[in-house]
Amino acid sequence: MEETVFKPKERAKARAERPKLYKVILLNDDFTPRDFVTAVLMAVFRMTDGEALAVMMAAHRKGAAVVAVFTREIAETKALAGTEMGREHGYPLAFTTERED
Ligand code: TYC
Repeated sequence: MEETVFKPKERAKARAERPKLYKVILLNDDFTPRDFVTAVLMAVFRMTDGEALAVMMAAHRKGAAVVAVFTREIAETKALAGTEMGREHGYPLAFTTERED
């Protein structure tokens, strides 16, 4: 009887690569109201009001703050969603993404 023999791939990877991670960064500006920034953080990043307030105030004081870390597509989608929420209301609110080292 025929027997099927499964050979291992010659250059099988030892293990799955871990995906590269990207920070979403909130940038301060002089125009977007604090309450609006906090509301966007809660809506887009599912933060509590306390978490959102802390990140908003960190950006306000230091110029920028890391919001969270995601895989690339999620980071870019959320950064765009937050930036667009600001623009829809006439605010210059901006999120950027940056590769984690
Ligand atoms: N600096 C803004 C103000 O005083 C509030 C603000 C905080 C805007 C954080 C953007 O990322 C930001 N109204």
